[in-house]
Amino acid sequence: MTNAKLRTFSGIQPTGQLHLGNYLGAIRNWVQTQAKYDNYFCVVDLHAITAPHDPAELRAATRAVAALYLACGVDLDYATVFVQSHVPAHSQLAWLLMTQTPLNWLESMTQYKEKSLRQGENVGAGLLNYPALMAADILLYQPHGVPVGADQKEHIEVTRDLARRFNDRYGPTFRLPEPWIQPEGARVMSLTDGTKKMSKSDPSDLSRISLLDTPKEIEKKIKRAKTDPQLGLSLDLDRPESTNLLTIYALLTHQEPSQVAAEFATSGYGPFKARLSEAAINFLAPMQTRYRELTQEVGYLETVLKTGAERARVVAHQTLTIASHNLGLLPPT
Ligand code: AQP
Repeated sequence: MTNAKLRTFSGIQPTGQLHLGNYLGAIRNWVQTQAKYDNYFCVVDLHAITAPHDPAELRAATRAVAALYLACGVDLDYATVFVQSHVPAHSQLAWLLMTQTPLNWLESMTQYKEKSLRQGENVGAGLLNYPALMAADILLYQPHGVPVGADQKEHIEVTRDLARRFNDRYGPTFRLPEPWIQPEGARVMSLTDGTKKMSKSDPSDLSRISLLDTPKEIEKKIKRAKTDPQLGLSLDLDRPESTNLLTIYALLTHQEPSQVAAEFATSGYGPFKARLSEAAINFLAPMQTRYRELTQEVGYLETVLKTGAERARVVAHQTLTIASHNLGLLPPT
């Protein structure tokens, strides 16, 4: 370790436009605590190619996700921002870990089961092996914590299991990281179905508010958001849409969900949705302005990502060297 701060690692796939779930479940938490930690934030493009994709769109999305990290407030004084494929140690350690991973661990992962169903026949081996690559991403940086949304808990658990198994067999190699999941915003739900998480890959664009949506798009999506027939909103397990919309409003306006629930306890969905649209538009506007500014500055993002990859490579290489040695691979001369 080069300094006394605890270390964090996290990443997001460039599989589409980032949405409020990605922001509230992950990036917001990175930004809130970044000054306390030595942070590594990665755009995980090697994960994005485990699903059918368009190469040009992937390149554009990779740049957009990196730019959004910065626009959302990730500060380069505290964080190393880089693209996963620019640090070859990710693929290299993934192979080493794959050789140590029982097949049934991979087959039982919820994400594999759900996404392989969606992909139908000819599911790629990359989708199955995704957890070994994700474990490599994390373990390379020897982080203490991995700030993520609730859906990633299972992946962090497998990462810990793999690290423990490797350490037991080959000697101390990896730190076992903790999932850092903030209860608020950990699972933002779809606007069209309050029982499903908001997701980049949901075929319906109406299901999510993307961070770069225009005010008109935000208004339209919130107007069309699913509701229930009851008058007045409440936080209630039996009312997933009401709970989700109230929680989003509370997080965007920096209030307690219970306070917001009390305010709208007798309100109809119409007036509430108007307030939610206004809150979302106002919340996203400064971030969208920063995004436009920094993507218009020629060469800025390239420099950030080049510097980030250089720094990440140094740390990643150290861990890869130890893991290779402990496994018995002959070092290059
Ligand atoms: N709905 C959500 N609520 C809270 N947090 C969420 N995250 C994702 N969706 C929500 C968190 O965002 C980070 C990045 O996720 P990812 O893109 O790597 O993969 P994902 O979790 O599978 O996100 P998506 O949007 O659903 O992507 P696709 O559709 O491509 O699979 C993670 O910290 C995640 O917890």
